[in-house]
Amino acid sequence: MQHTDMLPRDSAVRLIDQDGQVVADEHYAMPDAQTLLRAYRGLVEGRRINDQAGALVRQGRLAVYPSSHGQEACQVGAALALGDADWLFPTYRDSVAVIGRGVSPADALVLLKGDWHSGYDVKEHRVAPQATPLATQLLHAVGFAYAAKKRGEDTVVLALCGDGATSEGDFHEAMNFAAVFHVPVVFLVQNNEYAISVPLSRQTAAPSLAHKAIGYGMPGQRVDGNDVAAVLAVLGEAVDRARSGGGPSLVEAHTYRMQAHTNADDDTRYREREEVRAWIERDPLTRLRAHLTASGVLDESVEQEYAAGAEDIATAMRAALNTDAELDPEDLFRFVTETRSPQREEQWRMLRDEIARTPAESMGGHR
Ligand SMILES: Cc1ncc(C[n+]2csc(CCOP(=O)(O)OP(=O)(O)O)c2C)c(N)n1
Ligand SMILES: [Mg+2]
Repeated sequence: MQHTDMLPRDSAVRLIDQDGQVVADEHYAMPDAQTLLRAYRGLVEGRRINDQAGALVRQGRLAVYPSSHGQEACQVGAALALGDADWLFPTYRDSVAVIGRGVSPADALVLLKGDWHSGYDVKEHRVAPQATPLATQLLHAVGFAYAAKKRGEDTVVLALCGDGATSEGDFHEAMNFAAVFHVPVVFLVQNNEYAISVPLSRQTAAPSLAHKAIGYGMPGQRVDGNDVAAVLAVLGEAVDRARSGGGPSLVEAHTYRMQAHTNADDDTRYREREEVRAWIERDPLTRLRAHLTASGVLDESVEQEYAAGAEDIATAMRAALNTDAELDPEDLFRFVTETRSPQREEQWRMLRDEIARTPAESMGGHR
């Protein structure tokens, strides 16, 4: 590959504009109508999942929820860009992408409820646990993809991270290793303009995050992260490249976190409401709805069917999370390590004694 081909475009790739109009592109093709409809359904369900999870936090049923409200085009694009045998390495904000890969919402949210380490079977769904320490999953993803390559498998790995995570040393190490060893991995950076309160301008002086790719020797591309058609086209090309032995790519999707970082954050302290309102105008859902309605693919009955499906998911989430888990405090000692030091055994005995001394009614039904 010519080194100039590694540089991203001057502006983000876009196939559908904010009014739903098609933007002609000489390189990236518009996904077919069926794919766009599937993506639209994913956006409708993703929005409902985000907002239901937010409500469950307010009801005390989830400990915390980092919402991807506004970033659903990236979430759905990531889930749909992969083949069945491929792997996704997500972050805490990527619950909708995890669910898009087939994990049930109830299982995906167990971690954020605080019940258990990861509520889904990573091998069954080929989705790594959602990582909270920034950028650590990128190294796991690269190592995993390197192993797949060594075994002669044609697995592609899609690794997600945020704009802030690109400042971590792990990001650099993952990018460098992936490029040097020509690993079948695609990095998708969701640039939502903030790392909690820190804006992108404090994160990098590069022309864009996608420009970092050439420094490692891999192609970079920037895409409008609120245009699911463009996200699918750009990720699709990068996935194909990885699968056919062309090595890694870096995709920067420019989007926006429309809500606070999590329920524990107050975003009015660091950004103007005017800025948030401007991004609400660029909602990924309304854009695709306008496009599909104008092209006659989406009508009222399909719209109602998708809304009803999303409502069923929300109902199932409420049912699952409104049920109290039966937890045994001793599981901490049973499952965290296979063997235990004498000190750990002593701590376990202390816990057991404490439980024995605690009146049954204050154990919340766990004894
Ligand atoms: C190694 C590490 N340092 C700091 C944190 C605390 N932290 C959690 S989220 C976050 C901001 C990350 O921003 P970004 O990568 O842009 O992702 P976003 O939350 O915007 O999706 C920080 C600093 C962490 N989780 N891990
Ligand atoms: Mg961010």
